[in-house]
Amino acid sequence: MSTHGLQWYANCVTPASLDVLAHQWRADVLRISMYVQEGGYETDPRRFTDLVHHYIEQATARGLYAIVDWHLLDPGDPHYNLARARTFFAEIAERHAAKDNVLYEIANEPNGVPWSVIRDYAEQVIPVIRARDADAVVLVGTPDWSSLGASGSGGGADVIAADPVRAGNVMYVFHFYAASHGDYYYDTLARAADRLPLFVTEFGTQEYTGDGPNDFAMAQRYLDLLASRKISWVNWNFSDDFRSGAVFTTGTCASGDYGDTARLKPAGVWIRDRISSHDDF
Ligand code: IDC
Repeated sequence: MSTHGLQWYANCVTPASLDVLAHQWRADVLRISMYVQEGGYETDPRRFTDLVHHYIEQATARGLYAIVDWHLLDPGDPHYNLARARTFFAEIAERHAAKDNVLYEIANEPNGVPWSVIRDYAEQVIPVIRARDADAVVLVGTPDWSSLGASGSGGGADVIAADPVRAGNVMYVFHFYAASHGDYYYDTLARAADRLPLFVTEFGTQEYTGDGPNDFAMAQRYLDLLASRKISWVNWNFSDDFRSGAVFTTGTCASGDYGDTARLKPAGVWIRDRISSHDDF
């Protein structure tokens, strides 16, 4: 599961909620979604960096992978936050280099820029990580809100495959929202899976707003495709935000009743079921 933005919903990511996630839901990955703007990292780098350190330790203590998500959205050009990203990832990689469960997601959803600009950014951030953590997986966002170009014209898998990030242990990111992103996105993903190492670090069963009706049938088609291609996925989001994509109903985090399944929204029931029934590797 992915957290919601830590600036808003850190109260939903507690020792108690993580126990439920790891032991009752049997999740194996926590995406730590740290927004850069919208009241996030840029407002208090020290506080947000410390929060991420804390959540990496909390995930690690429960046997979870930790994806450190540099959650940029607007501005969509990752260079806007390049200096901040280098500072942040240097400290994160330095502290957690010895762990083997930490993945670095260096740009959530780049937008408004072509692939060449994202690739250039990646090649400036990855050396900062590699200097400290030689082999951890780095996840690179793709054009048009990590849609592999499907939401625009920034270039898809063909463009990326022809001009890949010049670094090892890199995977490319795809995001989808099942009620908005139908066959065209599905086919984009299916074709890209033949050419690139992919990781779905965010998906929702509802619309791209993270709200609105769920399309569980389409979401299941996606998960079946991902399973058949051995592509990992993370769901948005582990909070009690009012929108339909938050797994908990409003007030759950204040109550602390994370283990009460009556507190789950439909999307929460559905995703908990998918996570807890997965095969152990
Ligand atoms: C949404 C949140 C919402 C917030 C908004 C603005 O659900 O509360 O106001 O971001 O930041 C994404 C983004 C993710 C979005 C999510 C749902 O990575 O930040 O969260 N989404 O809209 N990409 C596609 C959908």
